[in-house]
Amino acid sequence: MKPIRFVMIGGFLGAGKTTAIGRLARAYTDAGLRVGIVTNDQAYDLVDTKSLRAQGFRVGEVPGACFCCKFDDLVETAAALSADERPDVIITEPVGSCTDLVATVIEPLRHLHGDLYEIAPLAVLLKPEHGRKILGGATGGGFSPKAAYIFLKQLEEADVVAINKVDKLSAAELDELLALVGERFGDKQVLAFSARDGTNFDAFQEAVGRTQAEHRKMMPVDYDIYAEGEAELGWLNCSIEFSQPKDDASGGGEFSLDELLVDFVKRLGRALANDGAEVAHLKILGQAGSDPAIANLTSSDGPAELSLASEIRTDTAQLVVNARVAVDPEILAQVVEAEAACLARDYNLSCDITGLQHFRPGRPLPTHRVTD
Ligand SMILES: Nc1nc2c(ncn2[C@@H]2O[C@H](COP(=O)(O)OP(=O)(O)O)[C@@H](O)[C@H]2O)c(=O)[nH]1
Ligand SMILES: [Mg+2]
Repeated sequence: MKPIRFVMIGGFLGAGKTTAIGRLARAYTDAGLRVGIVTNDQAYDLVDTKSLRAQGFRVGEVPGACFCCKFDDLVETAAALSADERPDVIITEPVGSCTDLVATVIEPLRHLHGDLYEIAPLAVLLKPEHGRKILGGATGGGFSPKAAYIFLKQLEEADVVAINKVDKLSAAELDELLALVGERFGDKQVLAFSARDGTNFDAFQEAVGRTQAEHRKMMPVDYDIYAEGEAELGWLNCSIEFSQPKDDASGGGEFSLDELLVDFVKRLGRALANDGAEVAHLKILGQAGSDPAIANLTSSDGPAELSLASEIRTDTAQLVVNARVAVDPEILAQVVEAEAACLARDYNLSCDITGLQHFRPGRPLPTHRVTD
């Protein structure tokens, strides 16, 4: 039987992996291929899974830890996607703070299940918001050197470095990034594209459409720095319901779901910036029965963006908040709770937070790790 193509799209938190995967899955589906997707996170209740399912894709989820620590779950989830209808392609999105994926996921998959899967080159999306600072060696603001270590290791193990979000880069900014990438990773295929508007997407699709060469030397990784870098990130997932106050006849009435989400993301971004906390990725999905809306913030100095509009007016909405911020998770939880309460008060709504998980990711303990 023809092997299933296994495509993994890596890159830092907020680099545009889910956006690129949605576009790639659409391109494959339009070409008549059957596609399955596997998402992954350290926590439960994932915006990415809901977002990709809302686009009509079949999505399996590996929550609770990264693929490398949950290798068997990844294999089982991929197999479950094949249970009813065998996909031609499985696209996987690893956690954006994860690295060493070649040694802990791709090579073990090739060794143990090479008869089932044909492995695509590992494409890693370069996030321009943090890439210029980290590759340029800037100090101050942004992330600590240990978190920057993870960012650079992700690029080091890539077969293809794909600079994303070119639609928002000037020609000079793109040239600067290309030069910085060329200095460090001159031996790699480098391309620049936009997962959002499709600029040069053909080149990206062509690059991940090849077959990965049998793997080369494994990349050295200092697991102490990696673990400490990951643990600097506060992780928070929760659900929030905003609704009309039960005991108050003069409730807030209908509100625009899109505006509420953007307002919430802006307020969270401002509060975290006041605490000097760098946002890696803050995403909030809102739903009022049918189509969702999603708002994002991908750096402390970036704008809040509505990546998916619902154009819905409603008097009740369910939100899922996924926040990854370089701050103590206790502070992150306090900020989310306080800003949700303020938002509810300003819109004259009540708010109810459930399923709050907040933590620092634990040390990665890969199921397998191939060495030279
Ligand atoms: N301007 C622009 N924004 C993008 C692009 N790709 C993704 N984004 C935005 O970046 C944010 C994070 O994207 P997402 O796909 O969730 O990133 P992930 O964390 O790597 O999966 C969202 O607001 C996206 O709309 C792009 O090509 N251009
Ligand atoms: Mg994602």
